[in-house]
Amino acid sequence: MPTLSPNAGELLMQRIEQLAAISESEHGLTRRFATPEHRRANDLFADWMKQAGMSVQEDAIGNVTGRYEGTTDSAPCIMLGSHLDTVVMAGKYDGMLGVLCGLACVEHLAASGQRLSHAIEVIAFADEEGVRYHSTFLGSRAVTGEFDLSLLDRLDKDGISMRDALIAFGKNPEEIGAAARQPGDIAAYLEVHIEQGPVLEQQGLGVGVVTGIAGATRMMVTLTGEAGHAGTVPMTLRRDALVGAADCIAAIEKICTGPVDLVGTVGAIDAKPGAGNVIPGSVGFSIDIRAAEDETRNTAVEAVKDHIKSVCEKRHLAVDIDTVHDEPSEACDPALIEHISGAIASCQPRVLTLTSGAGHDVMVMSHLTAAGLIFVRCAGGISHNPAESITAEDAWLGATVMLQTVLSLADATAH
Ligand code: HGY
Ligand code: MN
Ligand code: MN
Repeated sequence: MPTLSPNAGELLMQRIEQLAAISESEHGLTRRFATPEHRRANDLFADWMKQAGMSVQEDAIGNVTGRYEGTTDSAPCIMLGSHLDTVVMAGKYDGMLGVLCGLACVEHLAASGQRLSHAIEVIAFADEEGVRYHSTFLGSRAVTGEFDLSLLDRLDKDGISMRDALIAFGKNPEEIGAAARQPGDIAAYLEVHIEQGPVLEQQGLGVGVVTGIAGATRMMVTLTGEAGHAGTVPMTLRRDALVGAADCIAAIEKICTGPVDLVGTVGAIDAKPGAGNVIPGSVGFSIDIRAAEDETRNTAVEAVKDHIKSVCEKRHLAVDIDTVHDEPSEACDPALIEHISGAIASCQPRVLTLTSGAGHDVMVMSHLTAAGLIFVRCAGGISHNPAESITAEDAWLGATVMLQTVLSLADATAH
């Protein structure tokens, strides 16, 4: 089976460094949706795609897509991709590895003058992490026609609405609906992503094939008590929102520790007014609960909500729980798993199947077409952390497995 040229891994790593240098912060990598840094990253990636001989367009949510034509106009395309937005203080490979693997596959085809019956599209989704507006998969939901237009009114931490952010990004939010693709447009969606876990490394393998992705529920909780003087209000008369939140957070850990595959995280908290000599009058905090089985996750979500309400009753706090994301677990396409497994078998001694605790655009794209996910080993399984790292060899391996999967898929579904 054909492989990428030996230097393709190094080139991919150099490009990762160039993309990772585009950050909102001098301290580490942060690149949120519809920011000037997102604009620079999109434009750089668009340039690379144009140099590879692709036609490039950007839709109204800020996804940038390149297209490498096939020989049969009527054939649906094979779409490769991942995301260009990041979390705060991110690693360099989450998202970027996937878009660059897609580009590397097209560059290989272009360099060898190969045209498949299917066009190949490479998409860099605008927002997978959901950091700026607490709603993930904005880019892929626009492609599948599932974008919730009410999100345009959502405000970021600086009070900027998503609508205004998109207009400043050079977009017309009213055209988001036009980004939706029809079911027949795309034969399959394929993504390469770092595993963000330790299994491949423990097994001594560079790549694996994902069979399913855990569902996730994300909530934003606000507890409201009464601000007061830290020196004069007796402990028994306080309505301290931060102590209430602490009680809830400890319980979230307890509820989510035990059942297999269940995890619960409070990643962000904001106590107001935030002065050391003032009893916190209100606290906002995030909750992220995931499990491979939807029933496990939903049971934990209800137990957490019940506990929060009981804490608030006991402490005379008002409570608002806003569910900002609720995505069921998703199985990857069985036929694509076969194609990916065949590609992996030609590159490494063993094919390992894994499930993903992290969410991916594959979950949303599977609503529109067959979707598959190739995992690449990352050191220590570390991710969402500047220490995230992979080797050029494994980057090469991931992109080569993607290429071979594309070729085997194109063969199997040639028009
Ligand atoms: O949070 C996640 O699962 C992914 O990194 N968006
Ligand atoms: Mn990711
Ligand atoms: Mn991520």
